[in-house]
Amino acid sequence: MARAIRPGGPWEPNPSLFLGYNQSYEKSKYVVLPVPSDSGSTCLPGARFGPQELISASRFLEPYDPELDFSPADAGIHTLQPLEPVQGDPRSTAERVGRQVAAIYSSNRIPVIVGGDHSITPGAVSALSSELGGDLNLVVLDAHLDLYDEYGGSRFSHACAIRRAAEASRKTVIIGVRSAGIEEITFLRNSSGIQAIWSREIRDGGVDVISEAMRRLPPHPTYLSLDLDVMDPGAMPCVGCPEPGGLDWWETTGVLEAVFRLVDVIAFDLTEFTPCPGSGLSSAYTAAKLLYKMIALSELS
Ligand SMILES: [Mn+2]
Repeated sequence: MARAIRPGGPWEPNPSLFLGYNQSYEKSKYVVLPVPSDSGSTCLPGARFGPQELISASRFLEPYDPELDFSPADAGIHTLQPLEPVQGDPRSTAERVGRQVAAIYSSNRIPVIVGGDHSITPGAVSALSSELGGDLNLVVLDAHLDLYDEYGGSRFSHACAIRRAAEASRKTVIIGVRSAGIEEITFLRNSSGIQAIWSREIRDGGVDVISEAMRRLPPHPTYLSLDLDVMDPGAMPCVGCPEPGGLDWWETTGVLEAVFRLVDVIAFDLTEFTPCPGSGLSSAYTAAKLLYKMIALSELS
């Protein structure tokens, strides 16, 4: 692997490392785990190419965040080799993700998982929940509920991701929803542990709606999962299942700011980035910048 040093040294960005360079695992607080898997996707496939494109685009990011006036990279970010998915078997892939995430967490570092479709999330949530004796909350940003018990003949489809993940969490809040099946709504109405906050509520009530929900959560550590389709297709067209009526950049980062400020996020993921032709660098760069913003907000909290 080519040596890449930044800042203060020769700048030879490596497109397979977040920000183009690696800090040592020992000195890093954040560990990026790329998971190039889309065996659980149902609309447009291709999320397997997401991590590579996002990470490659991240080498163009400025390490300094002018909004927050610090360089989050100073906390140390280490990028692992991509996890090898079990092709056609999202359940086994998720379990593989879970083992790696538990190992990163056990070494007192913050796992940052880059998908891949959303079916990788339950593996991470259930592994961390086991580490914590079940005391884990789950906060999700997603256009969809992903609460199907079974979808397309599989219980491990990305449309079932939060149904499975919520089985391993104490409380679950799903933020930015604007598409749901009647079966999912029925399940949601009968679940005391799961709350949905609709995209329309954020449009009308602003970030206060999120702050209120975060304050009501029991004081357990939280896993944060971001499905990139929570953003409006105008701001982020390259996702597997685009859905109109989503959040713009400022709403998305505003929601994330409230979440990181009010709950203790111990691990997070960004899923469903699905590179699409014609978007040039803009979608990959936006996805990379959003992930870096999550690291920044985590570092500030
Ligand atoms: Mn979704």
